[in-house]
Amino acid sequence: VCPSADDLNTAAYGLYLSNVRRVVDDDGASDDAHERLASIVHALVSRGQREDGLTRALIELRGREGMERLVARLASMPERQVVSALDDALHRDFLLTGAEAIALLLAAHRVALVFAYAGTSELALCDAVARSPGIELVNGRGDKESAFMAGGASLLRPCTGAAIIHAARGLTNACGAIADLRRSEIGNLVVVGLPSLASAQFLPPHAEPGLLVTIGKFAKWSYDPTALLAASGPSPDAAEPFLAKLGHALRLATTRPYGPVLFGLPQDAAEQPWLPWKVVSDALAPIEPDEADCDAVAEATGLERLRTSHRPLILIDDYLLKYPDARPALRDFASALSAPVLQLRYTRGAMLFERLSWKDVPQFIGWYEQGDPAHQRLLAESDLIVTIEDRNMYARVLGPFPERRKLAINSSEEKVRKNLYLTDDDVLIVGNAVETLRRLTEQLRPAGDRAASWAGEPTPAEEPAIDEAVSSPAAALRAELAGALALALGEVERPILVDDSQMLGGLLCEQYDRLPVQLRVHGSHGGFVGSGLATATGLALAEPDAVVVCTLGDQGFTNGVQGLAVAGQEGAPVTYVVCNNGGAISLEKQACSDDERAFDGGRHRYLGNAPNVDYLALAEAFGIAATSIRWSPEDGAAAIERAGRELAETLADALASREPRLIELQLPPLGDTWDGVWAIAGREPAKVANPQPAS
Ligand SMILES: Cc1ncc(C[n+]2csc(CCOP(=O)(O)OP(=O)(O)O)c2C)c(N)n1
Ligand SMILES: [Mg+2]
Repeated sequence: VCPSADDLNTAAYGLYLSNVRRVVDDDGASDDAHERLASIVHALVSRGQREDGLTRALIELRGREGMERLVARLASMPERQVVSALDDALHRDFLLTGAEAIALLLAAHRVALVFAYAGTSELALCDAVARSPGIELVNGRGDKESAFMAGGASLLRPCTGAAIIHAARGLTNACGAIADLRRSEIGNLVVVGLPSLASAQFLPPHAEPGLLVTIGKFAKWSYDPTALLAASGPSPDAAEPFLAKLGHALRLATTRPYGPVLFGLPQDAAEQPWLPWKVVSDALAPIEPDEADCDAVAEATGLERLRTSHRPLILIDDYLLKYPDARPALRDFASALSAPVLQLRYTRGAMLFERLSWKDVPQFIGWYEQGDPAHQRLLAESDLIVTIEDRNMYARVLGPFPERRKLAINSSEEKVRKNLYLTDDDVLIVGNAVETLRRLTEQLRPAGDRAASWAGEPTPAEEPAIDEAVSSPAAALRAELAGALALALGEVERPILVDDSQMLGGLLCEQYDRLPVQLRVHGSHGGFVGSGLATATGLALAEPDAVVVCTLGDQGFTNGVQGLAVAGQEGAPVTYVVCNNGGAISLEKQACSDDERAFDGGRHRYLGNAPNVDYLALAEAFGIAATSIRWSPEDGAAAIERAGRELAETLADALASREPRLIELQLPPLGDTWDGVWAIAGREPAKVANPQPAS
């Protein structure tokens, strides 16, 4: 009888237990003990005619002792008797297939989850990944879903998730997700299976001319090894340059600004053995991010500007908050400068992004509001504007910058220059923004001789802003809804909200001060309605300590619903909160504000939800328990309060369950519940004056 999997530790050597059982039953059948032993060893370390590169590599990496124990158990012999049989089988050099080498590299670089939606060309890679200890292979149930889930898994730690996607239809289908990952600066590796080298030129159905270069334009970087490998077929000579490119891909994905990288793998290069173990083992060494060296000249000039500024003003974009230690670094920097801090808010799309709190940085004032006279005054009175990790500080979002000296601290030159406010006289320090802040703060501190600061310190808002803009039932609904969410999220240690909810996100954004300070928020910077579901699922699977809530719109839900298959399949602990407001309210609001007769004054069925879709029934069909809560201001204040209590309790229960759950919020259609939430007014002059496309 074959011992159990745990007992034998077969997974550590990339062996499937059923295979090991067969080895005992078939290969162990000989009466001759030595023959039996030799055939067991052979069956364990080879696959058909060739050596099993993955198992051989794992034996090299983990040492032979465990394998000796395993063989001894299977052959029912003492360990010392199996040593020489193993030595005989293992003394030669060996080659790995492309699939085996990539799987080993992913594991060595701490990829923990691989989401795949494979075709024939990727099956060998999927199998090698499935066999690799430390990596979990998950069927992503879709192309863009696999990309988004790999992104979600890499949200906090780049490259924790990877995707395997099929060329060409798989990658073309996933293209939107790739572009969105780049916008949101999520670093992960996407391996794309390609046609075999011999057939690539004939463009079989799973090829497109220039596929990787073309879709690669939406990624941070891409590489197609077809030309390298086609020269001589996949051969040992090509192993080093091939793995160097793969190392480069992983390095780029983990270098700020992060982004997805695409790496092609022709089917024959995946399946055939051609990479010498020595070359592969060298490529397993740790990879360091490739951050720009600090520019000493820019930094010295920047420091001088800071020292001589009387009234510096700090403007951050939420990308800064993606650094795990952004808050203390910014607090010390703002304090050394006695500078007020405002946060830019991109208002023309999915609208909930992570925001700083005055509890983290006492000089924090709030979201920058173009129409707020106090903020205008701050800008006008400042003598130096310091922007940090700017991505969206262009005129339509921010309003025109006053003519002040500027210092930009940014991980990307390109991302700040495109916003057109830096002149030749301004300073740009490119590099890791948090490290730059730290170095500047260190040097500011001892100087003590900084120019005098703001007269009459600007005071940050310490209380949640009162909702003055709307009627009292609508204000009560907003407060109860945000309050219930805040209550449930405030009770857990690592709450993370993935927002894909347009109007609901906008509503929460207005109520941000109620949310617990430990809350981390991820909103799609690419504005991909429908990305949230898969992203949250990947995140929850990769970060078991986090408590993940995903807010999504009803139409966002419909666009991402495929992701629920994986949520249910994997039991991903995510609470999906669907805002059912009857339609695409953000679009209705936009259309009717431009022309009140549009879509028959909002009555046309085009923008409404599909009347046949039942969100609860859908969730349940995917194996996810679901509840609905009705919010109707016409039923009076007591009803709204009741809905708030019900939401807080349902959420607490869902978060504690560590299972996927769905909560549908039945919310009012367009009306004062949503007044002021989707930015349509107030920016129109800028829209005319500076007609840049919204990002
Ligand atoms: C992938 C993608 N397709 C289309 C759009 C355009 N779009 C913007 S808002 C929206 C509708 C959102 O409706 P819903 O999810 O119900 O949110 P609500 O506006 O009602 O809050 C669409 C389709 C988009 N942003 N992303
Ligand atoms: Mg909606």
